[in-house]
Amino acid sequence: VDVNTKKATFAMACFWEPDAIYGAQKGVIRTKVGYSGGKKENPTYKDLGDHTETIDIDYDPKEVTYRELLDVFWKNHNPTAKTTLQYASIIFYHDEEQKKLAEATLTEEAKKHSDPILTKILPATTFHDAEDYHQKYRLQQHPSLLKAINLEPGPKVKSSHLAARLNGYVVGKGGVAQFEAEVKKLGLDENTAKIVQDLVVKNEGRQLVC
Ligand code: MHO
Repeated sequence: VDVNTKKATFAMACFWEPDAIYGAQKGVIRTKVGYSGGKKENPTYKDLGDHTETIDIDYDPKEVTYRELLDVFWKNHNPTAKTTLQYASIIFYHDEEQKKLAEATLTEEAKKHSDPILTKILPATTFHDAEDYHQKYRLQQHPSLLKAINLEPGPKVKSSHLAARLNGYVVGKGGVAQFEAEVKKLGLDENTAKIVQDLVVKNEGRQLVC
């Protein structure tokens, strides 16, 4: 998918579920999960130091606005929950416009909660890619599907648009109507399309806890 993308970067607890949620979001081109916000060099899942589990999104600003991506952020985690730094709620902004929108939506969100919002709004810093087995984690639970789209588990999973979309659809994100509208564009063969469609139908509306 060859379009001019912009970046959005969010931390909203365990990164597997947001990877799926954003992957199936309108206008999202690529996603990857990793560690950000801290100073530790070469963080790993077992030893992430002062970093937080973070999702990095490439989106097409003609198809989805940053504001819409922020709505998804607020709707899909509890920003008042006290967590360890690993699962903290953070909006990493890439420019002043993103910063302003983040602040404005935080103010709106605060009205919906009696507890204080703990979300931090920080400038995006180095994003350290997580290990390959964390990328498109939901999709990787379906090795035959990865094979059917000619993707081996490994670094390519990170940059694949198709993998980002399917990682959402296999757990029902995006929903049946959107999948049916998009399936031709995804270029799946008939058999694979049917397998994914059945998963969307089965899982639509389901919320997974990591
Ligand atoms: N309970 C999950 C959390 C994973 S999330 C990527 C696990 O450790 O298996 O932190």
